Amino acid sequence: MANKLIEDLKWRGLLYQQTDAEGMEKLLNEEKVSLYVGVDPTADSMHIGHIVPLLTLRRFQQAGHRPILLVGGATGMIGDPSGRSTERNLLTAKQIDNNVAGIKKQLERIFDFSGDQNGAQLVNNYDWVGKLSAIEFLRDYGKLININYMLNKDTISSRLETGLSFTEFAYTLIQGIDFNHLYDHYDVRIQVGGSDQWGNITTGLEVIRKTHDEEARAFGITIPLVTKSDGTKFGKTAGGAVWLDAEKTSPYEFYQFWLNTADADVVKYLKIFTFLSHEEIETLAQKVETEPHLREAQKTLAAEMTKLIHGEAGLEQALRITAALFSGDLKSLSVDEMKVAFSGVPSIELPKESKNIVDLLVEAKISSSKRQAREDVTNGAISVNGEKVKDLDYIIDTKDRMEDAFAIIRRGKKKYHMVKFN
Ligand code: 383
Repeated sequence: MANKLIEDLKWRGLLYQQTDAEGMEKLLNEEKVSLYVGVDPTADSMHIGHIVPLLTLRRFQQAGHRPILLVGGATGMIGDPSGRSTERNLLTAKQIDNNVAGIKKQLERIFDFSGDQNGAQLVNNYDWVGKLSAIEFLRDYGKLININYMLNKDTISSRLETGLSFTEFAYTLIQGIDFNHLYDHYDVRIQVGGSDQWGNITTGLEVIRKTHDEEARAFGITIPLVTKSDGTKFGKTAGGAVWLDAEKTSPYEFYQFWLNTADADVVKYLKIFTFLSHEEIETLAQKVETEPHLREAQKTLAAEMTKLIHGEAGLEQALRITAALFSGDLKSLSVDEMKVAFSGVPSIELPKESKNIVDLLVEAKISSSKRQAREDVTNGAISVNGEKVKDLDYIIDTKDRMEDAFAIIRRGKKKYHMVKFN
């Protein structure tokens, strides 16, 4: 019997590697299981690179299975060498505590923790790994794994030339101990991760096999790396990573990130990231073909993702800023929204004093000369905080300084500038 969940994961392109596809499908047909994903607290927020395995776990949850979310309070102290070409710097215990708290908060927003059979559960591997003594680690677990087995892992062999400390070398075994622990204490049968986690997931299966006598009762799956059709790296913008934390990446920027998806990628992303049905996605796919200029698929993707991570209120704010920037009607925005909306535009600092509009345009390098500035003003090309200014004698002063600190000047249809006064 084919499994509906597995069919859906395949349709969405979410399955990359699997340790025993048949065995796992059989298991899922027979029972509801617990499965886990781990996130290391390397920062106080996750970024969009983290969400594909998490959303995949949610798909399992919707099918009745129980997601266990592991925050790596212990592994974060060691540093995973997977997918990295250089050794990490160690974080302090304090940094890790702070990061654990930030990540937990985000996981709590993405998952349903409510009660009954398959409510999500959060665990921190510091709770068991932190108790392990060096002697136990080496006697109870180190003996299970042959050095040759470890050296054959890509994540380790690829670092032998450039350098790999014993600390990072041993990381995979700690993650293996986790899988074994969750297998024993939480009845976890499957570990999910990105393709960079294959080596660590299989170490866990090895530990489980060696400490239990029956074979392959646990499984591992990895999810392919999300790619972009133009060959550039997914999840990066000019400003760096796309974070889930609204303080680091505003809901507006987050929305814009998804809205800017290329036609060639948008259907693939709708499948990977959203919970829209096959029919809904197919309808949008059609629209990419027949009316790409309307960008309905992109708008839907952006709305779904922003709602998922920032809630209805975050989406509303993003839409309000997007519309205000499009129409030029800035008066509909709050001062905070203005700051968010214009965080990326060219800005210049000027002393906090009253100034004639023409002089300001020249000093702030918004118009190229005094003559040009006069022309701009009389032509109606200039607006200050969304209000057109056509008077050559207009004085920019306190009334124009939002929070007594900044003003938004627009020249022409779309060229925005921020003038910061100090
Ligand atoms: C730690 C202990 C476990 C199981 C997993 C871990 C974390 C794991 C890791 N994962 C990445 C991270 O935390 O480092 N060793 O940044 C990323 N993941 C997920 C996914 C991904 C991986 O959190 O591919 C992207 O997000 O697996 O890079 O017992």
